[in-house]
Amino acid sequence: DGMSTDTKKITMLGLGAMGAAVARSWLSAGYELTVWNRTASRAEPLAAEGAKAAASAAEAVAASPLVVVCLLDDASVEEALADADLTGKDLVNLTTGTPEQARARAAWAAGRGAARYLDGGIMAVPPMIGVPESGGYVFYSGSGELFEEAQKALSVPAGARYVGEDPGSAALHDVALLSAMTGMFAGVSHAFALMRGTDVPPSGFAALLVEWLTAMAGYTHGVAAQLESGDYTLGVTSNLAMMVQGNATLLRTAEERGVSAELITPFTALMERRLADGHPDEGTTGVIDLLRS
Ligand code: FVH
Repeated sequence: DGMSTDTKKITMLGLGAMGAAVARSWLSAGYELTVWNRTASRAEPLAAEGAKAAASAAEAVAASPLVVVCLLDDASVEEALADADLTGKDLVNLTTGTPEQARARAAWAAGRGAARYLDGGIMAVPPMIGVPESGGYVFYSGSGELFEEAQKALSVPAGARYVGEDPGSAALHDVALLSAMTGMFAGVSHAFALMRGTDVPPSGFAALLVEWLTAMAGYTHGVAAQLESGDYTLGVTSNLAMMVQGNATLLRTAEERGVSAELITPFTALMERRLADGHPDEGTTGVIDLLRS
């Protein structure tokens, strides 16, 4: 990162579970850190470790050119910064929000005189922060210039991945990955429910699940190849006609076991619709088009 300079002075607003972990990683790396939290007592441990605890958000913002916020939600960012002078400040917003919220927050910051804005989507939980081998990282979008300048500092808490000038891009990446995870855990929950009441210990079954899901995850690249070629039959190993038949067995087994199929029926219903539309030789990629229409 030859272009990046090391921003040494940082202000951190929000010392919840995530904000405190991020702040602590900068302190440990020798950054000059000013912190603020609505509930002041949460700043005390960090102050004891060398951070300067500001009496107000406005005072904290005034202390550094780079201001990082990690608060509960988008509304709390507006509330926390209500009395702060953002003129000339670089703002990095690590608060989880939607792409539209991120775009609006970037415009709001510019309207308040902020110099540059980056939005961040954190792909990590607090124990992964400051632990490079954890694989945690943050998507950043917005000012590419600010990202380059602050990259060294931004890479301290977790890996920093820039995904474009659109301030909403980081949030979109974040939410897309979290949404995929939601579907995965829906499937995991259904699988455990099926196995409940058998003599298979959950720990043993978990090992099988992780092995299987890891093997299946690779097929995501096949979906991408089909989307990019426009040929949804490309490289199909399990076709929709076969899978829809198989789904009947999944649903019947759920019924036999007294398990609600409500977590899996939305997906099986879409597969049926795509098959009924005349696509027996595809995999599941056509479902994506059904979702967007
Ligand atoms: N923790 C996690 O696992 C996830 C991982 C992925 C990213 N998320 C997002 O990070 C943001 C902060 O999450 P957090 O874990 O730090 O959350 P809390 O521990 O609940 O702390 C919330 C902080 O927000 C402050 N706050 C709330 N409302 C206001 C407000 N109106 N004005 C000023 N500050 C506010 C709160 O202050 P206090 O309750 O201590 O006074 C905490 O500092 C979040 O977007 C996650 O989605 C974390």
